[in-house]
Parts: sequence; C-alpha cells; structure tokens
Amino acid sequence: MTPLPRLRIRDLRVRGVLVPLRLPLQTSVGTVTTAPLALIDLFTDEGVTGSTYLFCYTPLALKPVMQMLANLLPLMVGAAVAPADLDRKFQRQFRLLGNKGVVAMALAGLDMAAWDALARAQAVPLVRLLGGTPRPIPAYNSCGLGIMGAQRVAAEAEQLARAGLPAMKVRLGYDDATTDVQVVRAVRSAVGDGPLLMSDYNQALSVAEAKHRLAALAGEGLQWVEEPTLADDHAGHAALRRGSSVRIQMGENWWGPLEMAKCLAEGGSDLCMPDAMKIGGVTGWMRAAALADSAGLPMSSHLFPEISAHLLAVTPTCHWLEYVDWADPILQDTLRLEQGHALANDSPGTGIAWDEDAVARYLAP
Ligand code: SMN
Ligand code: MG
Repeated sequence: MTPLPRLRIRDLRVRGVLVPLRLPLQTSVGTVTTAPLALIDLFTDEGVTGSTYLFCYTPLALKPVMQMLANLLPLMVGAAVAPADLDRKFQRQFRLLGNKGVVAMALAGLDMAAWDALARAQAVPLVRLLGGTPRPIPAYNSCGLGIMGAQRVAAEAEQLARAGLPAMKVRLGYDDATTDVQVVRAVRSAVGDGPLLMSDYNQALSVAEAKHRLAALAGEGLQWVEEPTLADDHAGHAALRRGSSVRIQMGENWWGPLEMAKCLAEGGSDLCMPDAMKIGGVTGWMRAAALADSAGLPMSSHLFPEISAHLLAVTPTCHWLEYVDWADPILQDTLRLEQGHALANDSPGTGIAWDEDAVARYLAP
C-alpha cells in the first residue's frame, strides 16, 4: 500500500462574499438579507486543498474574520495539517485574549478546512474519515418564516411545504404571546397536519415573559422552542424548562464544548444544536457529540448544512439537520436532499467546491 501523504500547510486564500438570501429572514433581533461568507482555501505542499466557509452573521464582521485568518497564516506555514495539534497550539496562543468571536470563528474555519484537506488526501468523504458512512439525516427547512405577520408567514410556509422536508422552523417574538400563538396556528393551518414545527425566539424575551409565552404555546405541538431568553443565561433556561411542557432547544451560541458542558450541567436545555463554526469546527463538534451522548441529549445542527450532514452521521444522538440554502449560489454542488433527509456527499472531503463565476459575482467590496 502506498503510504498516505502527510500534508503540510503552504498557504491560505480567504475571500469574502455577500450572497443574497432567496428568502430574507427577519428574526426577533435583526434581519438577515445577505449571507456574509468568508470562503477559505487551505493549500498544502502536497497539492491538496481544503475548503470551507464561515458564516459571519453581519457584513460588519466579514473583514475582521478575513484579517484574523490572514494574521494566523505566518503562525502555521509549514505545520502539519493535524487539527488536534493546531487546536492545542492555538488554544494556548489565545488563552489571554480568549477564544470567542472573531478568533474562534477563524480557528474553526482552519479546523474545518484542515479536516476537508485530510479527507481529500485520502480520497474519502469526511464522514468516512470520521468512521461513518453517508446516511440520510432527517432535515427541517429553516429558510425564511421570519417575523412578518401571520398572513405572510403562512403563505411562505405553504411554499416551503412543497419543498418536501418533513419539518420547518417558525421565528417567534412578536409583540405579545397571543400573536405568537396566532402565527403558529396560521402556519399549521397552511401546511396541514403533516409537517412538524420548530420555533425560535433568538433570545428575545425576559425569563418572566418567556414563562408566559411558553405556557401560551404549550398546546400547539411545537417540537422545540429555541433560545427563549439570553443564550448564556443557563439558570434562566433551567427555570423555564422546569415549568414548561415544550422542549427548550439551545446550542447555536455555545462557543466551544466547555460552554455546552456548563449549560448542560446547569440543566439549561432539553436538546442541543451546536453550530459547526461556534463549537470549534469538526474537532469541537466531535467533543460536543460526546457530551450530548453522555447526557443522553438529542443533537441537531445549526446552519452549515453541508458539513453538518457528515458530522451528524457520526453523532451518537443524531436528531435533526437544520437545512438552509444560504451558501447554495456559490457552491458547485449543493447538499443532496432525498425523501425528507439530507445526505452527505460520497465524494472526497466535505463536498464544498466553489462556483467561481458566482464567487466573482458576489465578491464583497
Ligand atoms: C438564525 C441563525 C442565523 C441567522 C439568523 C437566525 C437562527 C437559527 O437562530 O436557528 O436558524
Ligand atoms: Mg436559532
């Protein structure tokens, strides 16, 4: 057998794009109309390239993330493409500054690109490198259904239902509990009894108000309610859980597995949904998956559907993949959806490859 190549980091290319959303999304705390993505290509001496993107939430964060990645390059040129080693090195490097925000995003991007390169070097999809096989993961539709009033949400829900996924997520946080309930009912009557409904408050409520709204939503058959109050208020969410029959879903704002562990230790969530970027890339995800497994918590993904399809396939308590089409316009191949499920690609790596014409079209100024 020919020995596997040992990859060394040669260079990094980072490009910023602003990709318009097909369905703009108004949450309780701001509107997303374009996806500000930092596209990363990690080049190796051996000619293998690892690629990934970072979702920067706001165009204001795009340049700082790109600059941080550029700043990291001299620290790693010539280093082995070894994600655990890079993680150890950079955790130490940023102990004083702290590993959140722009720093954590950049490091997660390097981690995901490194894992992509390793899988490509072995000519296997990431899921196989991680010890699994591509398998169908239940997927819910998270495109659209923003805060826009019962009538418009219901019309959009009807449109989404035709896309064929078995579930969808409604954004809540209207002026009062009655309107939240009206919106959920309007969606339910638009899509019929089939599709399951998730919901999301994006941290909009005080604990007292959240208690009131959870009680109002109790009979509406929601799969979960995301982040009713501030994401790092674990005690607040624990209190809400005790009084609610609706499951609380947390995780998209955990910066690394340690924050997840703290939330779980305080009883802050019924379910969990780490974000592949904020949790620390593939390396962080695998550690989070072990925590969810040991706590018996169903684990879903947040954004990043392409890489999450690989990660969820090796997650012991795999629950739902959050499907968004936000990166689709700049990708050569988009995530496969079949019979209500997402399926990781069976080609080498994560399956992320740029549509260069589209990248040129959406390049950030
Ligand atoms: C969300 C994530 C990213 C941008 C806007 C809204 C939302 C989700 O919290 O869970 O999809
Ligand atoms: Mg959310």
